[in-house]
Amino acid sequence: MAEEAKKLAGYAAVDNHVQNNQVVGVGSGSTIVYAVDRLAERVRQEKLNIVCVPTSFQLDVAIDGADEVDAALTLIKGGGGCLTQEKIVAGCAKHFIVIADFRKDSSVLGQQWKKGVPIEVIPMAYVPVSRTIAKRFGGEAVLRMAVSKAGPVVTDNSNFILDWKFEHAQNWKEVNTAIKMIPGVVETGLFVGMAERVYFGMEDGSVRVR
Ligand code: ABF
Repeated sequence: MAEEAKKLAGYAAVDNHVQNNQVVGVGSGSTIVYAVDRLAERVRQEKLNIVCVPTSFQLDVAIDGADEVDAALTLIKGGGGCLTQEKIVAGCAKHFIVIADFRKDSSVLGQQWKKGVPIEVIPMAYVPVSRTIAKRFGGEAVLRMAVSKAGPVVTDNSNFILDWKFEHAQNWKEVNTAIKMIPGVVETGLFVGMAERVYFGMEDGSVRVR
């Protein structure tokens, strides 16, 4: 059911936002796979001239998944650990479009996604950053461990990830800025004011657009 919903969202975003002669940024996750399928199909069928890149400084459209989306289109991203590069790509795009299945739709962050806000940190700073976040914003910021438990997850940028389990909804714009100011923080998985539109694939076969 969720797979079909992911496909609905991915197809809708590509059909509504990608045109001939565009440079398109492509993110990561399982939902984006469907968007790439649809892109490939349209390139074949319509003979589109599209350049797809994972990173660039000038993108027309970037499409990516999310872990949770609130009513104001604030996102939690980075469940897969790629938040910094995903945010760079989104920030380079004129239009940042998000695709997700119905389970990601939330009025307030934290209702659906229970794993917290991922925060990428310089390895030597993870203890002070974790303490500062807990003291200033409440909750707990926990070092993400590898599935094998052999050690911490190491990101593509050779950093660690703290998952901040916050206690209640906050002013995400202010909190995002404040966390980024803590020495050792590289990036947060809070995407505030970046998404232009979100396509939710729904259980009943429809696509909800926000
Ligand atoms: C990326 O992939 C991440 O920011 C997010 O954590 C994840 C979503 O993956 P999926 O589409 O598999 O739920 O977008």
